[in-house]
Amino acid sequence: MYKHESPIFVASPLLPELSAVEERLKQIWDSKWLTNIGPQHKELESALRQHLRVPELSLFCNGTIALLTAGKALNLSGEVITTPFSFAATPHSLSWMGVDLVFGDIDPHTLNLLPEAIERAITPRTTGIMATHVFGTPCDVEAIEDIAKRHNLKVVYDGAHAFGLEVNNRGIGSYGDITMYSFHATKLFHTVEGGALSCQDPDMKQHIDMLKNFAIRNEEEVFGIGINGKLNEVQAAIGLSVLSVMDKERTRRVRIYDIYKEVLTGVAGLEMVKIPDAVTRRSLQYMPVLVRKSEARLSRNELHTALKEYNIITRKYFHPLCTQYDCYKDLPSAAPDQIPNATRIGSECLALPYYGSLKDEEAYNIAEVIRHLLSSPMNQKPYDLARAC
Ligand code: T4K
Repeated sequence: MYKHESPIFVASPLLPELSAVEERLKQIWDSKWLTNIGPQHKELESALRQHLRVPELSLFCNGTIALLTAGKALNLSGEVITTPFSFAATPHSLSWMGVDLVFGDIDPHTLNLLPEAIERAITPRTTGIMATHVFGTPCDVEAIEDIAKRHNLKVVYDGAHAFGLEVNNRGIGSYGDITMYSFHATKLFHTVEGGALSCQDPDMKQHIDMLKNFAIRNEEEVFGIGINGKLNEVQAAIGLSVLSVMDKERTRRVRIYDIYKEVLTGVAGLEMVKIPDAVTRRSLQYMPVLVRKSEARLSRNELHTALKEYNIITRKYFHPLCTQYDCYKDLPSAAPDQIPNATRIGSECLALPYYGSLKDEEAYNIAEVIRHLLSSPMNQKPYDLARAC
């Protein structure tokens, strides 16, 4: 074990060869077409629709604007049920739409919104559900579909972590009314900043396409209140270059997952998030572990701090919980006793460094340090000082 010479962050962007990007940039320069659904955009949209195995796809400038547009496209109003265990974009997008948030508890194993909690939270004002496939583990999509049908609710999935995820051999975006993907630089697939919405039919796709372009229907008509959510040609070109190295990246991430699993299995108080049997293709975006307070030698916070000494920079996603933000903490559904699982998981979950350019040796070292920290007496420093900087 040793201290890493420079910080190892939780994520590192997937960078294709610069020459591949340059080639595409040249095409953009030659065409003088920079944005507003040009050729790179069209090529990427079609390539991603196939890659993600979804019926329809619309690209966006980022995932958050995409979520806002999804809510608008489905006319969400009244109350929407959502998860406390997600990134700020999930509840914030609902609040920006002007709907009232109702939080429900999560499953302590998948970390996703519990169908029973959704059912309990439904009132006559409920119009929809916004659930996140946290860390690429799918929500219970079939149970949610059943609830939505019975109560006539719209379902938006925040699939920011779910790029490439397949359940029962179906692209995750083929479930629910609309699924959002984030193409932020820290995600497996990225366009620097970017995102997409998948939906089930061409009419909805056309509606979304118009909403993201100011709700302009044609030269003569603006049909409603739209927004500018367009992805530009330079972002699309980068996305196409990133997509061309995706298979290699996924192979590396499988290997790194296996290294973590090999070393961390059996460490008292440490649990890797289990991949449900229905998953036929993993997303491979995050490496979350749960540090169980009752059994582990260190708490999640102590482990997070101790790892910094080795230059291993983990992240306490998603702490604070969305229900702990000032803007939401006074909602009745945000009270900790209403969401006991989320309250506990918020203090136990830690995202480990996870990206293809992480070397095998580095992944082994990170895992060995964690194993040692959780198994040794508190005051014993396990790293090899000779290699420390
Ligand atoms: N829904 C969910 C569930 C989400 O997780 C997100 C975004 C969204 C919605 C919204 O989608 P977008 O509108 O962003 O498309 C990061 C990302 O900024 C954010 O996109 C992501 N989720 C969230 C989980 O993570 P931070 O504040 O943790 O990022 P930051 O800047 O600390 O980056 C993490 C690490 O990555 C750094 O320690 C170093 C490394 N890094 C980062 C950047 C930006 C690099 O090596 N290069 C870079 O360019 O939010």
